[in-house]
Amino acid sequence: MKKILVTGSLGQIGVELINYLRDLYGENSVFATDVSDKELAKIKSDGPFEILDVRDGKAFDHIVSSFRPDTIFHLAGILSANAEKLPQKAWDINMNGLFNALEIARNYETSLFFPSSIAAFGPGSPSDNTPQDCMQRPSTIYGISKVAGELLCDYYHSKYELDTRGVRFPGLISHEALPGGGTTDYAVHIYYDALTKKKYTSFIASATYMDMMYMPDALNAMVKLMEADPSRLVHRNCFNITAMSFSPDDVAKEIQKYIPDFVLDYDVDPVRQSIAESWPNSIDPSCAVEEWGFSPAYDLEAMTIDMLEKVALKTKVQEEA
Ligand code: NAD
Ligand code: AKB
Repeated sequence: MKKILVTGSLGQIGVELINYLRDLYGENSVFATDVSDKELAKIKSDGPFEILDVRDGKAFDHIVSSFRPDTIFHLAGILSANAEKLPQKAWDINMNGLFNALEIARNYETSLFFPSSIAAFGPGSPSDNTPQDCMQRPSTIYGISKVAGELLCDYYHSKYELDTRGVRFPGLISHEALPGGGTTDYAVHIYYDALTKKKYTSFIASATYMDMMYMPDALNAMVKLMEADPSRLVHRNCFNITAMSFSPDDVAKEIQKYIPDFVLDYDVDPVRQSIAESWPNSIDPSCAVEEWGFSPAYDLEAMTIDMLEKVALKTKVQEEA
């Protein structure tokens, strides 16, 4: 990769990806875009940024025709819980945005990264160690858009030889930007509330297991996949990746090792709980390991130590400001 364009770059993944890519490839080699600039301060200010609604194919084309990236990271999208509130809008952004990204990638011969999700599995998929290739009948509009996205990326690769690549991300945990309306968001909020209130009320029930990953491993995986030897990629657009599987109860126990008086209670949200129950307990990332060397560094213990340290620093700075 030499010149990279990122859509949806001011979200939970984007703000960290932009800074990570600008450190690796140079500030002016990474073009950030998003539908609004409200989180702009979170990315390195020296590189290019423009407002872009990915549904606006003309504006999208205009930016790509003048910047001429060799790779597009297409992050713009609506996550699972927000998508259930506005299914029509979520479908419009998730599908028409991806369609525009694919058409533009085809016209300008760029590689394209598409982030699918564990949401691409459904109640009929095996729940434990869910295989790379198995039945996918998701019951959420978000999951349906992710399966359709995986297939569309496969189609552009086989029909037009477009270099499409992607992963099925698990819930991502990070401390730079807050998550954007998903089902796994509790696993970020719990660290903030543990530090500021010593108490967290979870909207996900105590014994519900979902796959998760710490953001540094997600950033490393995205770059590793896009830099991988294409001849080794059999699956391309939908690699299962995960670093850990845990329940709210497990995170609380881990946090209590450092904040012994931390209390977790529950006020379960039926919508997000039913989404969580339709997703796997744990997925099998072995194809990503074999085909491009996926190797996460953080487990629950290492992530908790780092999250508590970074969030403590952040909340202290905010208190002092
Ligand atoms: P997020 O909600 O934090 O950020 C998404 C960004 O897209 C936001 O900055 C938003 O302003 C922007 N956006 C929304 N509508 C847009 C539009 N019409 N045009 C341009 N930009 C628009 O999401 P995220 O967590 O950063 O996720 C990015 C991608 O990764 C999404 O496709 C998501 O489905 C996928 N993903 C995320 C996770 C996770 O845990 N964060 C897990 C699996 C997959
Ligand atoms: C969500 O909960 O919607 C996301 C995801 C796992 O896709 N974090």
